Amino acid sequence: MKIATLASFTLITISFNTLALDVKQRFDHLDKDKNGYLSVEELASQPHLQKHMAKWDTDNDQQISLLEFKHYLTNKS
Ligand SMILES: [Ca+2]
Ligand SMILES: [Ca+2]
Repeated sequence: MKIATLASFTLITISFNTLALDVKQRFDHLDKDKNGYLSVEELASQPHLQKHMAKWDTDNDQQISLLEFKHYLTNKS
């Protein structure tokens, strides 16, 4: 029982880390000028995020940071 709990916890941790890495890779891929933010132009391949950018741009700097991108990927429905 205890081993099974530990195993599932490890599995969750691994999948969480994989997601975090995946988010960073996707973000870097979209961040063409590598300034650490996604502009409206850089979101051209992400029409859904581009359209709802105001919703995810929580600090209102007109750009999507890695954190905001992560929120988008984990909370979008
Ligand atoms: Ca950029
Ligand atoms: Ca922002």
